[in-house]
Amino acid sequence: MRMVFRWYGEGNDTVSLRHIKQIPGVEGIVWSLHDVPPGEEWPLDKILDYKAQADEYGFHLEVVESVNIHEDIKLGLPTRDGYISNYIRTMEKLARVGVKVICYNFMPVFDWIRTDLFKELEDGSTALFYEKAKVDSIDPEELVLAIAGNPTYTMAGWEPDRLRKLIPLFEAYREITSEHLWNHLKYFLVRIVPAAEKLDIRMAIHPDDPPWPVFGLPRIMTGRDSIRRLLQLVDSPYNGVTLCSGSLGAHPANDIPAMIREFADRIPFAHIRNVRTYENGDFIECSHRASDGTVDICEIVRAYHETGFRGYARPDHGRHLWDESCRPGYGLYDRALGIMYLWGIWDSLERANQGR
Ligand code: DNO
Ligand code: MN
Repeated sequence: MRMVFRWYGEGNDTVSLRHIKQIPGVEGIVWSLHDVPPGEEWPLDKILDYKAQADEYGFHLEVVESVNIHEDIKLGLPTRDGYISNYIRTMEKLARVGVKVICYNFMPVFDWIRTDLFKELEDGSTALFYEKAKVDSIDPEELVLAIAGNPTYTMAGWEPDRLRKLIPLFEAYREITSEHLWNHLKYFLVRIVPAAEKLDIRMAIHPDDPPWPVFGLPRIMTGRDSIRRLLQLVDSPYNGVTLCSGSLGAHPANDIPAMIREFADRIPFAHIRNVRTYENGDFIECSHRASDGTVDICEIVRAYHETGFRGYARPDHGRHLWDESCRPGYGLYDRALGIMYLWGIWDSLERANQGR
């Protein structure tokens, strides 16, 4: 297991590389050019600038999260070919600084969705929370009107300006079913994976978060069956998955250790975090400790260990602790604690294997 840590970049993250350096066993930074809009080619000078910063602390840049996919690719529009060419050109530049894994997602319009970014847990820390009834109460038919300014429809992180831009996008998705989305994903991968093979970069799709359709938009990466289907779209080791235990774990039917055992050789990147799910479909992100949530982190690490996992892993989101003010989910403290928990399990398993 090769431990890496997500960093949003100088001036864009409250956590510094100096601090990350002090977390045991972190060897690289998970990064992205967050100011380049999806679909555009990444400028080489910015990539090299990132590399220089990482070099200063001896971190590698082997994992990118994410090179985001332009909506036209997900929608299957004719303009997608230009965006796919840009994507490949970005990959070529990333290969030059040693990138080995690109994490991406194929969720229409939104990335992860939560209803409260600072929900208080019983210990006084706060964490990302999803209230299913709140999301479900938004009628997709009315959504376009809702986002046009009805103040009763608000959600964490929804700024009115950003939302207004989404109106035409929602219109475009009106006819798009999950089967369309699968076809568009295949179209993308058929063109990207040969480039990935040549450049020795493994593509790793992130599951949908939460792993079910929201606001009438299809979501297709939701569990074991969809991962099976994804891997068959293009049967190459360069077409893989970012196995995110927190995203998949929000659905109680998902048996994550079983997925690790089944898909071991197609998981170049692991996101390891815990969530606590409730019967009504709500969930909250909690500490990594297995007994704190519903995702059995011990069993997950055991499955990785057993399958000889040599890929990259990161703790993903954490709670906000000790009055830390940070990007929601991306503070220093809880992610560092999470890493120590993961190493604790891993090192014990290593010793047990050596009969110590
Ligand atoms: C949630 C996070 C995601 C992830 C993107 C990858 O579990 O890991 O926000 O970064 O979906 O594209
Ligand atoms: Mn994740």
